[in-house]
Amino acid sequence: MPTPLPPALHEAVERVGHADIMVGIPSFRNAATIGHVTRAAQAGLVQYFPDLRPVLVNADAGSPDGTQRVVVETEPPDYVERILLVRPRNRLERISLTYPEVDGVGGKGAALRTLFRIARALEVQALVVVDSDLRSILPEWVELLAGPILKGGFDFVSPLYARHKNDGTITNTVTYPLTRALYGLRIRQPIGGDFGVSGDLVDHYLGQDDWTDAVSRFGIDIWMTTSAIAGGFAVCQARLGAKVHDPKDPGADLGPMFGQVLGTILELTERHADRWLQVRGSHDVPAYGFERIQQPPPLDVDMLRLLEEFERGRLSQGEQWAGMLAAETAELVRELASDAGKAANQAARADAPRPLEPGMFSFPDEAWARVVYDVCVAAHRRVLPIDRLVAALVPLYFGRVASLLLEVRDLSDEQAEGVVERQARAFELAKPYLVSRWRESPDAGSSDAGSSDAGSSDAA
Ligand SMILES: Nc1nc2c(ncn2[C@@H]2O[C@H](COP(=O)(O)OP(=O)(O)OP(=O)(O)O)[C@@H](O)[C@H]2O)c(=O)[nH]1
Ligand SMILES: [Mg+2]
Repeated sequence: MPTPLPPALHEAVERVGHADIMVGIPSFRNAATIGHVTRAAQAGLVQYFPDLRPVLVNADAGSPDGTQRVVVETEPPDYVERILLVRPRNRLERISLTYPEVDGVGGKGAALRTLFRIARALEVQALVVVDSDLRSILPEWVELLAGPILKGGFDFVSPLYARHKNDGTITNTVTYPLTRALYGLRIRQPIGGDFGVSGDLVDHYLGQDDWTDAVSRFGIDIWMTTSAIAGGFAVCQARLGAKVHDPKDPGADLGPMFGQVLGTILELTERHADRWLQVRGSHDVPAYGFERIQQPPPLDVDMLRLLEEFERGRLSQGEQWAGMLAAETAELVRELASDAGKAANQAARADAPRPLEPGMFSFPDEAWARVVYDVCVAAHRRVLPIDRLVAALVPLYFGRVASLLLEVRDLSDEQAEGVVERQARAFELAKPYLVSRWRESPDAGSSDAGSSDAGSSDAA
C-alpha cells in the first residue's frame, strides 16, 4: 500500500493536474547556482517541447540559504518566449518544495524519491533530473535527456560529458569500470547526476521501494542506473558537452559519498548476481547528441593528503583488509600503502622536499580490480557488515586515485581517458577471478543457480 503524498505535495500535484514532461532539480544549499539551472531548464522545456505540458519541480532539503526563493523568483518562461520567439501551447508550471525525509534520512536520494512520486502522480512520459550546482547546463540538455525517451523509445538516458581529468574520481575508479565489467554495458557516467527517465521506469523505481540510508543519499545515482539495467530497460547516453559544477577534492570531500555509492553497489551486486555472473566482455551503449570540443576548468587535488590517508589506512584498517581481501591482495596493498607513505615522506621532507612526480607511486590496475572484486566477494560472504567494508575501502580508493592522478598529471584529458579505458579492460579481464571466487563462496548458489540470462553475451 503506497504511502499517501504529504499534504503540501498533494496540493501541488492537484494544482498542476497532469504534465507530459518534467524537469526535477534536487537541491541543498544551492542558492548561488540554482537560478541558472532553473532558467536553462525552463528555456529547454519551452523551446524544445512547445506542444507538451511541462512542469519544473525543485525538491529542496529546506536549505537555509534561500535556494527555494531563488527558484520561485527566477524569471517566468514568458521571458524565454520573448527571446526565443516560441509560442508554447501550454503554460509551464513551477513547484518548489521541501521534500520529506525517508525514515529520518534526508539526502539527494530522498529528494529524488519525492520527484519520482510527483512524476508518477502527474503521469509524465519523461522525467529529466539535473543537479543544481551546474554551471554548464544549457537549454539543449532538456532535449538531449528527454528526446531519446519521447522520440526514441528509450527508458533511461545517461549523460556523457567532457570532465576535467581530476574530476569524477568515484566514476573513473569504480562505477564506470565495475558497471561495465559486471553488466557488460559501457556507460561512461553511471553517477553523472543528470538523467532522463521514462514514466515506465519511474514506476519501476517506485515499485522497488528500496530506500536504504545509502540510496536515500548519494547512492541514488548508481541505484538508478543499475536498476534500469537490471530491470531490462532500454538505456542510451546523451552527449551534453562539459560538466562544470562545484568542485570537490576527493581526499577532503568525497569519503562519505564514496561510502554511500559503494554501499549501494555492494547491495545491488548481491541482488542482481543472476544478471551479471554470466556476462563476458562489454559493448557500447548508443550515444546521441552532437559532439562538442569543450575544455572543463582544471580541478586541483591535494595529492599528498591522498597518499597519507592511504598509508594511515594500513594502521587503522589493516585488520579489516586482512579479513576482506584475498591473502595475496591483502599483502600487496600493505606494500602499496607503505610505498605511498614513502612517496609522501619524500614530498613533505622539510630539508629537501621532492615534488611528487608521475612514477613515484603506482597502484596497478590489476591490483585495484582485485581489491574491488574481493570486496564484492566479502560482502557476498558477509565477512563484515557493508558499512565496515566500505569504510575499509576508502583509504584504498584514496591510494588508487593518487596513483591514477599522478599517472595522468602531464597528459591531456583525452590521453587520461585512455588510462581509464585501460583500467576498464583490466576489470573485464579480471572478471573470471570475481566469478570463480563468488561461486566458491560458502553461501553461493542461491542467487546464481540455474540462471540463464538472455541479455548476457560474449560481446566484445
Ligand atoms: N535535496 C537534496 N539535494 C542534495 C542533497 N545533497 C546533495 N544534493 C543535490 O544533489 C546534487 C549533486 O550533489 P553534488 O554535491 O554536486 O555532488 P556530485 O556533483 O554528484 O558529485 P561530485 O561529482 O563528486 O561533485 C546537487 O544538485 C545537490 O544540490 C541533499 O541532502 N538534499
Ligand atoms: Mg556537483
